[in-house]
Amino acid sequence: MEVHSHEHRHFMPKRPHGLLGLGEAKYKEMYQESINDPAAFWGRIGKTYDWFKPFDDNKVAHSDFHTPDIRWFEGGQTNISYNCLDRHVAAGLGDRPAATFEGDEGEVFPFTYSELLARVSQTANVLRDAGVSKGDRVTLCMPMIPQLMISMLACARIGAVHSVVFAGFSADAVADRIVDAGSSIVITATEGVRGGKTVPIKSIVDNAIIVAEQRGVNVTRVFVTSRNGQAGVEAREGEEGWVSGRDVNMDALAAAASPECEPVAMDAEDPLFLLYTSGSTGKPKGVLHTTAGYMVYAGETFKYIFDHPGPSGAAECSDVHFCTADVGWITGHSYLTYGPLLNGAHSVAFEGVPTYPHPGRFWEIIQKHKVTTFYTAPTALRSLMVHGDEPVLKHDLSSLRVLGTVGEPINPEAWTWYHSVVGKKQLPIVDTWWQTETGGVMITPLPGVTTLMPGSATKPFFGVKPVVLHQDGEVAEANEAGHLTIGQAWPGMMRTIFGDHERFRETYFSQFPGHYTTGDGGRIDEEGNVWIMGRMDDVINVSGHRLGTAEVESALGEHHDVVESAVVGAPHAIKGEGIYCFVTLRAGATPSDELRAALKQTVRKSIGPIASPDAIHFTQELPKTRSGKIMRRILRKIAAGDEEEMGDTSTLADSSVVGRLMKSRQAFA
Ligand code: 6R9
Repeated sequence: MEVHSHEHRHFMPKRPHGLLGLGEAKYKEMYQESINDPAAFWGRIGKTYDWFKPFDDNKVAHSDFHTPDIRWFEGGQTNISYNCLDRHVAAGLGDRPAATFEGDEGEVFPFTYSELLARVSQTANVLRDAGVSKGDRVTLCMPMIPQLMISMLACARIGAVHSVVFAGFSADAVADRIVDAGSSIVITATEGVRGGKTVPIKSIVDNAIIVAEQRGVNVTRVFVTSRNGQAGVEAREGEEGWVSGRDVNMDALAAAASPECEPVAMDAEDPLFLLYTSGSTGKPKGVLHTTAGYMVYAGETFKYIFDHPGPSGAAECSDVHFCTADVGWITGHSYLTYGPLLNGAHSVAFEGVPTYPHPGRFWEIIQKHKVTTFYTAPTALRSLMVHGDEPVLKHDLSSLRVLGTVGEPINPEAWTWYHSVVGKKQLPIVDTWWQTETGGVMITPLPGVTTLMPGSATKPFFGVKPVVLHQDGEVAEANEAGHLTIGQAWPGMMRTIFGDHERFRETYFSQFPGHYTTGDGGRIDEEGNVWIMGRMDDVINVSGHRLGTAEVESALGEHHDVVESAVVGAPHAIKGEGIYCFVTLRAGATPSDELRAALKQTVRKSIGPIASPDAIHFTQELPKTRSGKIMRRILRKIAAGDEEEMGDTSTLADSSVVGRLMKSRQAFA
């Protein structure tokens, strides 16, 4: 595979917007300023957004990685929904397309900026009339339908903090998030439809609410929308599961509400949203993002990385952005919703799955909506590659200008396929590295500017200072692998873990004082390209979704036959990493395929189908040190079938267990 660093690649997107006609020298100059004088750099950019009250020029950036205490654009008041909608309507972009939702069966639901503003305002009025106010946490558990984006923006409009929970989670997982957020308001939909299959979202939410109540958090109001307003089952009083007094029909209320709603003036550091993500230990953490810094960072990263001219050039811009992510993940927040809308761009969202009704569905959508910038995950590409080139070649992809990936490292095979078959060897691929915590993209090529290095996310975005550190805190030399950290604050970074600032400090700022620890390994080459080398902690990346191995272990432990388990990630052809579980059973329990199926079911029930184990390896012994610590490094080697480089096993209490486990290794199904 020709993916080495001597092979320089430089592709200009078709019809560049001039923004990026900047060239590498200009990028370097801007980058230097953004690092040397972040306040000047971001202060200037911040002023291109609309404010109800301008921020204080002396308080653009406050960064303290020790407390930690991070603040941006202090003194300013703004509202992100105003910047996404009203601002563009006022500038004459009201009739421009804002968002187009494509349903599972190909139904199309288009919204112009004026229409979206009216719908958001109606929904915001319904929430406000129900007593939802600034600072309240509202849980959104919905399929990929317009009302999801509308509800997020409606929350932002009235200052409520949205917490979007992926609709594929189990009732228990939804309950965890409702409880942690102390959220008494939920917005949901009757059902979701993906790949021709109906997901009973309302009933998952109903069960989640029962569990939440047992844990002391009462949900007092559930706004129920039908799947698409027009299509799907309608939310009705008297239906199974309908709780009178608690459940209300959002569609009816919104239709009757005024399409005008005054946005709340939010302080720059007022919370905007919570998004739960997995860490290496404990329950998922509520990553908190605040108003102004997130807004500016999401907006600017979108503009530069997808080569959009921004609001002032939006009227003449024919770009159509298709991000395949679900809004339940950070990518759907920043690059399906906020980033594109902040720029006056046209965002396409898709309800279904890439292989339904045929494996050319993404390409069909690109052809149908004349998509110009396409953003997806390596796992999706791998799952489509197995169907060959034909489904791609059958469609007209000539509208495409920029291709992007996110979520996990892109392997050379997938990169090459994406570049040659989808991009006809002509388009730049932006391999974007970032995290839920970072709010927006951190390391990425800029199309037309950066020389592409397949396998490398290449260069830091403006304001981002990547630093690779050795375990002892020493800065690594060029090409030396170590912990990827970020050396200074950027506007889009998370501000805390909801309700647990100490966990925030401990997780991200304690290992290397003065640095934000990403949890990823990486190296930086002589030319400053960053090469991401995967997680250094017990987080695994399954089809681009983050999972803590501890979460899966705790789910397995819920089964009465399980005494102990150890979960590791192992290479998986499509998912990137698969979930490999070593399970020790109680005396008297017998290993069987039925028990394997039951354990898988336990995990699905506890977390959701995305956490379903790929292999369950029953064993009465695990490789432990004399002090009783399970050596995960060794389990990872066993799971991968990697007998060669077992490394040092001398600290094991009994090293013969390694050979026995290797013999009984389970292959992924
Ligand atoms: C946006 C998102 C974050 C973790 C991150 C890293 C992995 C994301 C990547 C990548 C290599 C890329 N990751 N993008 N690894 N190359 N381009 O995915 O957020 O769900 O929080 O996951 O995903 O390990 O630490 P999130």
